Amino acid sequence: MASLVHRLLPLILGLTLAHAWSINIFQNDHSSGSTQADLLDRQHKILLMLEKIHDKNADKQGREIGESYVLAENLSNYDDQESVKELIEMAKAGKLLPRHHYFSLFDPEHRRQMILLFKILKSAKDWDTFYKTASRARVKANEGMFVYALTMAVLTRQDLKGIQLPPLYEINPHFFFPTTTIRQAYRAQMQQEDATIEATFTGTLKNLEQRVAYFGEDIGLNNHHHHWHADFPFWWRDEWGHKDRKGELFFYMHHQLNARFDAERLSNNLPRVEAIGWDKTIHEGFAPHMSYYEEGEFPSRPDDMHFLDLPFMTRDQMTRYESRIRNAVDKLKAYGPNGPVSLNSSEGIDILGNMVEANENTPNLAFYGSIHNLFHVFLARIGDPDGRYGLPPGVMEHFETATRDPTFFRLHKYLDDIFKAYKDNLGPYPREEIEFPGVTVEDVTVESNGAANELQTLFDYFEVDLNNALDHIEGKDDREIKARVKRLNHHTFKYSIDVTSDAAHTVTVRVFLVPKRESSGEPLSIDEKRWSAIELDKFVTKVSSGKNTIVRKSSDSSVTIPDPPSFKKLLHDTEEAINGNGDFKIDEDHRHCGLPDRLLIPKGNEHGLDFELWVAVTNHDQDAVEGVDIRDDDHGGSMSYCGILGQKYPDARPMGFPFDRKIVCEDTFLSFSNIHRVDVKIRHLGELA
Ligand SMILES: [Cu+2]
Repeated sequence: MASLVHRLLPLILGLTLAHAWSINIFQNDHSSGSTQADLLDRQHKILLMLEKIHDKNADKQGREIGESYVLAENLSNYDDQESVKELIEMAKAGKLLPRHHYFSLFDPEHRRQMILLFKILKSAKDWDTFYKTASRARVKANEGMFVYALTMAVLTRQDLKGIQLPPLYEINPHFFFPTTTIRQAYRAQMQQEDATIEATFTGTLKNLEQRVAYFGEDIGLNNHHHHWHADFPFWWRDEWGHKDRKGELFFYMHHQLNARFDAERLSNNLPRVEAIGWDKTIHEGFAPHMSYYEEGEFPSRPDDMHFLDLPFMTRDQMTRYESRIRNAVDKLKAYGPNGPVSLNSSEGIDILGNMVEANENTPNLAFYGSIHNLFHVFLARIGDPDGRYGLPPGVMEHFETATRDPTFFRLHKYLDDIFKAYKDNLGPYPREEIEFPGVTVEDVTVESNGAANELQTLFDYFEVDLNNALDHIEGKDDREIKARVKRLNHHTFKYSIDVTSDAAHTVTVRVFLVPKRESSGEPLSIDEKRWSAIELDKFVTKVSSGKNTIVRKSSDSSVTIPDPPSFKKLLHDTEEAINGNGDFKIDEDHRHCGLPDRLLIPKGNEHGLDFELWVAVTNHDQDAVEGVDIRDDDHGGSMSYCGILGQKYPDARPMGFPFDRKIVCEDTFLSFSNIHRVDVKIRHLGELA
């Protein structure tokens, strides 16, 4: 009942938070009904544009189009002619970011230019115009800006739905591999030798944080973080299609990343991450050992630094923003430009997420600032805040490099504490929101590699092609030059969930992995446990009256995506398909966003680290979202962190339900028949050579 009041409160108060914008981000495009052959051709051309981005376009056709195409002569082929004219003027005035300079989404001028390019690519009236425009940008635009704007266009144009982007670690290896690896790759190329280079994690064992570098520096994790922010960009405006529950997803995806990181720390006898603060010393230094293509090394940060004012933002102002946000959390009410905005509603967490990030949907940018985005910049520029040494920004200024720095998780712990305070302020769920009368979870077992209630992890090795980092040498062939990286992985596992029901129901099954103890061995309270819960899966299924056994594989998790195919394989499969061979197809549900399947569970330890598996089964009648067709749980599979592109988020419950609200007593909570807990261990098997 109470939550019904929450939902109705905005209406009762005469406020409406409903937006007039369509949620269809694919709107306003002119080409639809593309054939598979059209799509394969587009896939092929886009891949060719993304090869060796620092070098000139090796694809002769694309390069010639790019060199000869004149935007000014084709104005009528764009919906947004004003943006085209503006770009032409900027190019004439020599104001565009030059090629080879770093591109930062957090730099307002870089971002403004990128949005202009994106709007032009998005508003090209047909594929032909799009291709010519992109080819032109490939020749003229800054390559970082080009890749980002092209990515955004691929993710939001109707006529490119389903086109796969290769993993960013093979488009721009400089942002994923240490300088030493890139240098060795260059040497191999100069000597015209094939090479497989062992890429190690940066740093030494003297630094305790090094124990978890395999997680923060994981190429798939960084690729995921990049793609999440590409699906939910902070600069995105509702006029291009409203992104449903974007602020709440901002909270939840980062909250889950923190829970995952803390579980890795626990697996390595490290305490949980401590929140960063304006007045706290940043004890952890960080040396990225990576280089930009042109500007040299990413700057390092020594131990025990303090925050310094930036020319455009002071620490004092940031603390004022923070205290205003905390005030809104305490009062469950924010100040919008036209009066109060209630946070005491089911949309409250979404509004708070928008405010904290801040994205374009924030209720009041002037009053609440943009603490997340600016915090990234404060950390990225800490060694040269006013730019007197001309240093490029640190890893914190790029989504695809940020998780390498341990302060990424400290920053997100700080933000998470604000979200937790808000959720705690809402109080516990009323009984009727949690219970599912007539449905009982009798037992849960999990099986991995023949072991019962034991999950098993290992490190495996993976090869990444480095050729796109290397400029082409005229008259010479590219060699096979690869990096070999160590990655966390696990044996797939399978849940069997025994459920009895007094009637046939469609149900949502929610599965969480919860640590039992601190790294010190101290048992966790239910409050600490629920905030440490890692969502492993959430899926919809049917139960019939009587006994049921629900079986589900870990690889089907709605949190994760499988390894993306390599750039070379994608190109090869596309070319084969164009020639009528192989079974590669453009799948319009393809998703780039999602935690890598390999990282679903933490490493554990060789003795078997204790965790609990919690399963909650809820009534899908209460979870279903009008207008969302779950279609056999597909949509590329990674709905939990990433939603469904162009549709509403497919679960009506708050993200993290039922662990997102206070639990007064663990035993009472477990007495709900639809909730069940079992003990599991995670055993680490070491390296798979
Ligand atoms: Cu992020």
